[in-house]
Amino acid sequence: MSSTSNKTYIIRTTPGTGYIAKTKLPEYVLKDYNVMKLISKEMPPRKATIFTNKKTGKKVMVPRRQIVILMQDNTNYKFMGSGTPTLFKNADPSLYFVTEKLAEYVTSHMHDTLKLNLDRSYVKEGTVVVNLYEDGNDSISYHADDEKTIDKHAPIYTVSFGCTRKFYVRHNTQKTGSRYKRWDFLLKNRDVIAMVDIQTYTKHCIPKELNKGPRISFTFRLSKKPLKK
Ligand SMILES: O=C(O)CCC(=O)C(=O)O
Repeated sequence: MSSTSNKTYIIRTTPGTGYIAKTKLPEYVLKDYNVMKLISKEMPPRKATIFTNKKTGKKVMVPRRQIVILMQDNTNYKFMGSGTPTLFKNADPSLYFVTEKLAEYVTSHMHDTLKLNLDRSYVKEGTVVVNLYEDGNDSISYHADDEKTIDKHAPIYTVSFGCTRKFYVRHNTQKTGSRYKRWDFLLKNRDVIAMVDIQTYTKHCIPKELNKGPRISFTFRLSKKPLKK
């Protein structure tokens, strides 16, 4: 799989309704901005994001820095019921500006290339999770993006900046031998992936790795609303 062209590749997950597609964010998008530097400065400290583990009741600090950006005025939004810091649309730091530019790109390019029959509402309606992995010790464990507030059949787009990291997608039930079927990807600087309609039967993660520098990802989620007919 080439990582330098802007061609969009589709990797089907079988059997199932969905697929994963990959492309590259062209240089002209945010060309005058050092996204890593700009965003790192504005990310909240990791101690700002603490979850309560549902099974044990223990408080856990997430192994990365994280913020949720609301692209709409929806003050009721709850990200996984947690205390993740949230940035509202009316805030105006670089973080919001960069997110809006990326949202415009994924909305127009990916929707068109993948021929997704979606309302073009990412910029106005979507929710974006920004993760900063400071080094290879930072990670995100297997999960599906299936919060109640997002449309489970709509695509989830991720744009990556910085250090290359592994990205695993694992089937929830199908096995090869004794292991769940898994698709392995490398997410490089400016890679854009779309996970289309796979959240109901897969989970994904960014595993810990040795000797890695910082990486930032923007994950775009479409709020629950009907797809365009
Ligand atoms: O950093 C990534 O590429 C994945 C992020 C992710 O899975 C999430 O925010 O739910």
